[in-house]
Amino acid sequence: MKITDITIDRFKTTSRTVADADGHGHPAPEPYETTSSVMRIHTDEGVEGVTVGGNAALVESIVKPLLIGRDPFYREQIWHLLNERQRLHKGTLSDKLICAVDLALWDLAGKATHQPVYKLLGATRSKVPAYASTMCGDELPGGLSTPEEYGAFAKACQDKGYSAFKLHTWQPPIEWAPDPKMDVAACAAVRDAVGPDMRLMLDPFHFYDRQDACWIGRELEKLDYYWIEEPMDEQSMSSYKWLTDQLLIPVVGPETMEGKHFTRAEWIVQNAADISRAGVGDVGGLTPLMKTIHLCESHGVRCEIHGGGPGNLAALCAMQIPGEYYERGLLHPFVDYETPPPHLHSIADPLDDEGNVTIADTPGLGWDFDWEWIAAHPID
Ligand code: XYH
Ligand code: MG
Repeated sequence: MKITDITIDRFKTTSRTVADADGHGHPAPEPYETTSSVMRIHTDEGVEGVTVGGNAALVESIVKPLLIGRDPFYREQIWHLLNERQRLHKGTLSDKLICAVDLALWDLAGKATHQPVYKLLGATRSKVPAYASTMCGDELPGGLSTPEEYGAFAKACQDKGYSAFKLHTWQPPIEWAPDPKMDVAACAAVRDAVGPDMRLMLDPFHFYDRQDACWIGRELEKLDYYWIEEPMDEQSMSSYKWLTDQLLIPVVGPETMEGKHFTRAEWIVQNAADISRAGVGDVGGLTPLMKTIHLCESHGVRCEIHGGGPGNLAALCAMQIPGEYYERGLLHPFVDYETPPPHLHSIADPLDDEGNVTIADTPGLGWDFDWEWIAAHPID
């Protein structure tokens, strides 16, 4: 089998979330028109691999010259070629683009073998406990604008079946944010609202100094929180080593640090965090995410997967010891997460009554694209 082409279909769709100046998602006043894209890797045997994402100009200039004519089952070789090509193309060949190519190749392998990807990886389970992961705090009355509103939303998520809940609290560009005391007040209100048994986590402002991060961590210990995530700039691994030494509550990271599984390896050998963290978008795809997971497993370190979607869910269903939760979100009282956008027939992570997400058993990654919608709403 040979790769014959890689195409990017850009199309109109709608979204219910809008990004603030720092890039954090918040509820849009109402669904609005936006654009998205699908990458398709074509082969001479008619099998295609597809996933969301991809930039047509970069695919034409960098990716296609590398992949056309290659066997799509040579994922490990292709991933290393892209990783090496990235060294002098950091401004264009991003980890997110490498991720899209890798996910499309895994989807193609599943379609060609008539197997879901999690079974190609070596399945360990077909459903995963999910935690409700909130959007960042806001100033929307009835949204996530007060500690009490966080508490009410946590209770609503508990009533839906979630066994765990993670707060993303208030961030700039909100003028009064960040505020450690408000972060802790929101965490206390959530604990009060859901009782002692629900697993609770905090993912606050990501640039606190050591003293603020440590104070927040110690307050979370009093509230029996399950982990604290990314409270400081992850570019300072020594700060995380210091914080991890100070706190009893597990420190989780790195989430957004560049360097793929290589960075996660350094954080583990330096004991810079108690629990590792990675998602397909952070490390350049499912191929390096599985390397990260196996690395964690060999060090007895849990690995909490960053973000949702079919690629992360496939990894969670092919890992056992280190991965505990599927991050479902980002959620908000004003956003209907359960209804798929118009370009999907169904969402990839339906929640059952016990708070688990069940993976699709269809060949490939399990994207359920509405190809008629995509064809009917093209963007040149
Ligand atoms: O909005 O800052 C944020 C969060 O960092 C979010 O983007 C990210 O998905 C996350 O941290 N998940 O845990
Ligand atoms: Mg996070």
